[in-house]
Amino acid sequence: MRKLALLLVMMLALAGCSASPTDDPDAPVQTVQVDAANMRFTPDAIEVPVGTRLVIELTNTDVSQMHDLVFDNGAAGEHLAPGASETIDVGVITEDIDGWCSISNHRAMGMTMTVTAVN
Ligand SMILES: [Cu+2]
Repeated sequence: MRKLALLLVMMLALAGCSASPTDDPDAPVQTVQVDAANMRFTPDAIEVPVGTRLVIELTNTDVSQMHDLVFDNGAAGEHLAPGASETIDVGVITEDIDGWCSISNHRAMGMTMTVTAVN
């Protein structure tokens, strides 16, 4: 009985996997280096082929401002002190998503990013 339950859980997990390609560990990876400074991300627009995992290497090159980078698909980095870097796994891109700095009013001041899914 217990084995059957385990099998069921595994089948559900497999089914869930194919239903949500954003978790595909075998997807090709596109790594992009992004700078955060002066209330903007550089680059602030990234094109990613559908089905490719986007990994962002974010560096805060500002002198005194803290920044971060979050996305509307739920991916998010930590707050970065000036001079610090981090790697953000944005996941496998299947549609356009928006990113922004969530600190204070930085988003309103222009710290936004657009990820465009291209075929
Ligand atoms: Cu910021």
